Amino acid sequence: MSANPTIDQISLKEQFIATNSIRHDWQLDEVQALYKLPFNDLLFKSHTIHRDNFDPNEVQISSLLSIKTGSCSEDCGYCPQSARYDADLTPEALMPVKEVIKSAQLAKEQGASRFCMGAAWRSPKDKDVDRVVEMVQGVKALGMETCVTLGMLTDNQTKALKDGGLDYYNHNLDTSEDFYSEVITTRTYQDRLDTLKRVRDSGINVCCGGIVGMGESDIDRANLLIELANLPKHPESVPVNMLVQVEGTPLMGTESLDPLVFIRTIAVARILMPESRVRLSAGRKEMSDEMQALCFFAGANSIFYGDKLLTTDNPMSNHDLALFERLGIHSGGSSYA
Ligand code: SAM
Ligand code: DTB
Ligand code: SF4
Repeated sequence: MSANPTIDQISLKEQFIATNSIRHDWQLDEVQALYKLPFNDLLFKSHTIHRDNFDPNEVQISSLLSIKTGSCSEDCGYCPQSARYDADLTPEALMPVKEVIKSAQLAKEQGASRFCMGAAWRSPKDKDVDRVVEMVQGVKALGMETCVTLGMLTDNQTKALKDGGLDYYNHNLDTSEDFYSEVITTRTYQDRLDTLKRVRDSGINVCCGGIVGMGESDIDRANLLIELANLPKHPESVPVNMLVQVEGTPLMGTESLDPLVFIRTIAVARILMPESRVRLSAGRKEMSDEMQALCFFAGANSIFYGDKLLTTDNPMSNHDLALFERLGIHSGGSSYA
């Protein structure tokens, strides 16, 4: 074989460099064309962009804690924490600050660089936000990055979180605008966009992604990624969740998504948002090690680490550490690009 690149290889490389730019004007036909590329071409493209922007062998790890569990007034069809469904779950009030900090300390000792605190609220009360600010300050004092997800926020609450030193706010669009009302009826897509704008304008980093495997179409998946990429600024962190099917929730029994389509979704997210951390999020427990390895190749470079997500199981920490070892992956890179 000749050592010189062929014309085809040169034009492919040029094409990749040309697409490695930050854009906010993605169109459906372009994104559908990416999804439909031969798998190897898509992964080569996304991995090339990944390598241009990140250390390809480095994955950032965050740990999650549910600081207020269940009894939520919303009707999100995937969620075991909604009060409307009959999932096997014990509701718990907002945790004491000290307990949260103890849990963050443990996550730090196990190697997490960011601690994400989730609450099952439609929107918090101001006094709840005051307590969460104390949690943020305590976790930051341990030298960890902080992320919270509390539902919809007012301007004052957003400001209080920013002033309290919060690093990231997680608020997912979850799916396309068209499919949204099939899954959630108690709030609108615009409600989500409004909170995201407040968070962005306040200077807090944005963590925003979605869930696939909820019975949405190829177009819905493409439109979700377009919504995220066409925001005025790309979210610094983009969680891609595979639906965790929980007994008692309306989405239990949904036909599972082809794992290769999930990997394609990671690859397209990487191409559309070259500098964002793409997080391989919920659903890893149901994924093989080989599937996760392909997700890391396709451009995922962040995970939730620890034996539990919010209420459902995550792979055991020692399994993840062994997988990292087998793949030559190291953890780190806590900050955005
Ligand atoms: N209540 C707040 C909200 O909805 O924004 C914060 C907590 S909520 C549990 C955080 C995110 O978890 C949701 O936006 C959704 O994307 C994800 N999630 C919840 N249940 C899930 C499931 N069964 N499978 C995958 N992701 C899920
Ligand atoms: C995100 O996108 N996924 C995480 C985090 N952000 C808060 C939550 C996943 C929850 C999975 C279901 C559960 O454990 O309750
Ligand atoms: Fe409530 Fe959030 Fe679950 Fe929806 S996803 S039911 S808002 S906790």
